[in-house]
Amino acid sequence: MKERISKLFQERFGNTGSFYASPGRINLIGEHTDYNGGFVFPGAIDKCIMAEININGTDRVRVYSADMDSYVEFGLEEKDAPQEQWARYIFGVCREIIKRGGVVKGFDTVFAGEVPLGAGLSSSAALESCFAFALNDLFNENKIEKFELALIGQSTEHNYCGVNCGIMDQFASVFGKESCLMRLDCRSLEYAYYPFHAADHGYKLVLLNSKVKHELVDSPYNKRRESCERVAKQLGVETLRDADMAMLDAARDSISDEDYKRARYVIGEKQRVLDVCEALEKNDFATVGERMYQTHEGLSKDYEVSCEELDFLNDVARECGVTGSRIMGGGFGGCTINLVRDDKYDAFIATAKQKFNDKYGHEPEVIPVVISEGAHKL
Ligand code: GAF
Repeated sequence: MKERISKLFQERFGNTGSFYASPGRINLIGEHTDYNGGFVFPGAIDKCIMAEININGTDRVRVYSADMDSYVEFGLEEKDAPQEQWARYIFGVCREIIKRGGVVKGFDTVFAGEVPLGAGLSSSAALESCFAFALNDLFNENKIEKFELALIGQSTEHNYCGVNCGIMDQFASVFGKESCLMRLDCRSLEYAYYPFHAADHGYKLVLLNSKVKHELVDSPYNKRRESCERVAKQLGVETLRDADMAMLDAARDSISDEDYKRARYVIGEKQRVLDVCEALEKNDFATVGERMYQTHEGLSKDYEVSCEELDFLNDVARECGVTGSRIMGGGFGGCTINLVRDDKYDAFIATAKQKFNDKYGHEPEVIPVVISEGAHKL
């Protein structure tokens, strides 16, 4: 990827720049909990967005997306927002840095990525984090704190891309560490690294991409968040982090059936993350897997962010004796994440491919998980 970007950069701009990369993420458990002040448990993966960037001495940003074969130029004032959705991620990052008193001036860039788009692996957070990290290095002497870089990416989603996301994806992309998952408390923003050595205990993590494109922009994602906020307000708490089932049930009559189900899922998921962290400390993978299946059930039936193809993959995982399986990320398509014992792995992959192909006319994409480092300069 680096060579391809380098060649394109040289051809288009006639010089060279510095290279930066930031990864996509997986999330073992803790879905739709981030914007509810709960816990998440993600890790960065070995698939990145990479950019070559050179300061150009003007007040214009000139961007070429190698994957989309698309070129866009924009200025750095609010009125200069580009129309192209992909370019708005970069524009948003520039604006959010400037709004916080940071410096961004004109630059040339070519970028490309290996994070599959719409697969629930946070390609957009990888793009935001790549540029937030790079512009901090190029224009701000790395004075912007790492957490602020993640918040810059999140604000970009809110203010320029129409997704009221939580902080998990940008946090994972910026803070990722090789072979470590990270437990983040999204209320206090305290986090801890958890070395994740499933392989030493005979397990693999693998993603199966249904290739149903998940799209969070203009999606029911924001509606899920609104439901949660409505219930929190009705219960008189700041976020659902501060609610429990007894409180929810006591207020049952004043909450719509739909909102009740959404909140029930979130309250259950809060505890499941803690259970998984505790289980991992004891290398109790059976409990980890059980909680993953419960999360899938909740995301499918109560939170209603699954789809037929992902439920099908989850059923196949159960049939094949996979330890844990669930839809991962925002939902509405994308991948399942599967915790599989080594001795079941080959049969599971072969069966999932065969059965999915028979039913949907194409195989799911198999993506082995490698937990890797976060945003960095090459
Ligand atoms: C998406 C969002 F961007 C995250 O903030 C998070 O809410 C996730 O969906 C669901 O856990 O990836």
